[in-house]
Amino acid sequence: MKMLRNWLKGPTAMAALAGVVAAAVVLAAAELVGAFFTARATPVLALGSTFIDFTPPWLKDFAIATFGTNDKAALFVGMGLTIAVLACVLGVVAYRRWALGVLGVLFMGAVIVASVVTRAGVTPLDAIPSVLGTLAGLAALRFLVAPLWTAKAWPEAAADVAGDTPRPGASRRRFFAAAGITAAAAGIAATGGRLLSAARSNIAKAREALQLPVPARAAAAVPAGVQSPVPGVTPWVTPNGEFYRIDTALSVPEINADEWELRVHGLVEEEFRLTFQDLLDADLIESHVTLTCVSNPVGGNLAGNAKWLGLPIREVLKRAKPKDGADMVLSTSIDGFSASTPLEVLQDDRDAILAIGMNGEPLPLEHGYPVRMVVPGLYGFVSATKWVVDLEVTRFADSKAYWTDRGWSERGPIKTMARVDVPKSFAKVAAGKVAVGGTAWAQTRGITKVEIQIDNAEWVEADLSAEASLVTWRQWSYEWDATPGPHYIKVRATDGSGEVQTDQRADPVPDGASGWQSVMVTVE
Ligand SMILES: Nc1nc2c(c(=O)[nH]1)N[C@H]1C(S)=C(S)[C@@H](COP(=O)(O)O)O[C@H]1N2
Ligand SMILES: [Mo]
Repeated sequence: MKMLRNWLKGPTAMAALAGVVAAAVVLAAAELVGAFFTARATPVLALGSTFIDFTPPWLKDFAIATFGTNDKAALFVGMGLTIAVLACVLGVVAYRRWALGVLGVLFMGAVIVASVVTRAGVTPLDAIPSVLGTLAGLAALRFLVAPLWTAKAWPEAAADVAGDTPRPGASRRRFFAAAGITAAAAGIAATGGRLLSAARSNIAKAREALQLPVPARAAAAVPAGVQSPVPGVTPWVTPNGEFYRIDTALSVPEINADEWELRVHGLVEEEFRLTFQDLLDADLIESHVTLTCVSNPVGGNLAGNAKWLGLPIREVLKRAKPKDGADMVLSTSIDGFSASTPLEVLQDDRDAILAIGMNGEPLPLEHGYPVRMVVPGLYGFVSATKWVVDLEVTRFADSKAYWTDRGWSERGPIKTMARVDVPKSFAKVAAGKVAVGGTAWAQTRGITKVEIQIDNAEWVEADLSAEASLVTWRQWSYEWDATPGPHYIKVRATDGSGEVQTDQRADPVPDGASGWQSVMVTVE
């Protein structure tokens, strides 16, 4: 205990702290300078994105299952801790052997630069913030560590050992003052960088000013009664602000719609580029489609239903004229994500679109502004490319998409799934009539039946809400006569092909979770 206390008062602990402060200076200085460069090129975002790209499927799966749409916050916390530990070590090394410390810092700087310049859509010039940040961090480290070398005596430690009265630690106080000032400067630089880059970005304003065109084909009227009568069931149309968000983008790509272009190329007779104005001028269609994430666990909420406005991709393909042998379209986003979508799915009558509107508004920035893909019936990871800038007509045999390279399937039709929204798992309810409700989906096949099983009783049919289309989810409700005690409510759906949802449990990897949801409730 005493030894630990002495160590904490000694120069080694201070050198470790100096390392952490210097690391903060690296990141903060780069953030400030980075306001004038591509946002994705700041060390924090580039390191985080690189980490995501190297995330093995089980870890991605774990992160989404554990943190859901907070997975990015969790990543930043983990990254912060890792950097802090490395910085402690480097601080101590620099104190013991300065030259070795310098080498270590330069090595870390090189790692940061490598992670920055390998991001998609980033130029070598975007390394400048990281280089300057590393140099600033090195200067801060020198500034904090050098006085530790000369303050050899460290009276407190010596005094404790000798059993003397400790003398005031003048050098310690001086160190903490210097470290505090440096850390505060880093905080100001980081905040300033943030504010500056927000001020320099006017994408959000341009989005707000954008007037969406009137669709050539309006969305089919939504029949009355699509909403389950049970209070608390998810809204049939998911408001944009509540729509789940899943992507690998740590900073939302900022694309100027006036500069946006979609390159259409590959195994086609005609290669061309589409501008945003081309989309505005085209015959757009609007329709409700339920998107679902392959990472959605049984009973999970990584699904949302919106009214999308966009250009049918089959029109784009008609103009491009795919060559014989092509069977896939690889869509790529500005930040390097890609999805492999079967060519025929984009050509059939399911209305896969290049979407520019979501629930009557331009796409929100985090949902792909200015243009994303929406493909009914396929999980998002193989179809719903946001910030899309490139369509390559190719073959499954020739190209691999982002997640396919990371252990996920190359194709991803959505599995039939029913979900209980009310009552919640582990809810306590009063005996008597209990309203049970939820939603179910089997995009492109539709839902024809939802059944409920209480404990081990017979399966009974729930009441289906109105069906809007085969590509949207369908809600249901059931009135349960609940008796006191613990009970399990199970749910399963039957889709339009007559197939009953399988009870075979499967993890999300590689092509989507399956199994029946079972909700435990206590009736009092
Ligand atoms: N550019 C880009 N597009 C992307 C992704 C991504 O990581 N990057 N993720 C996909 C996945 S896995 C899903 S489930 C959907 C989610 O779309 P949403 O965030 O609008 O709900 O976007 C898809 N499009
Ligand atoms: Mo997803």
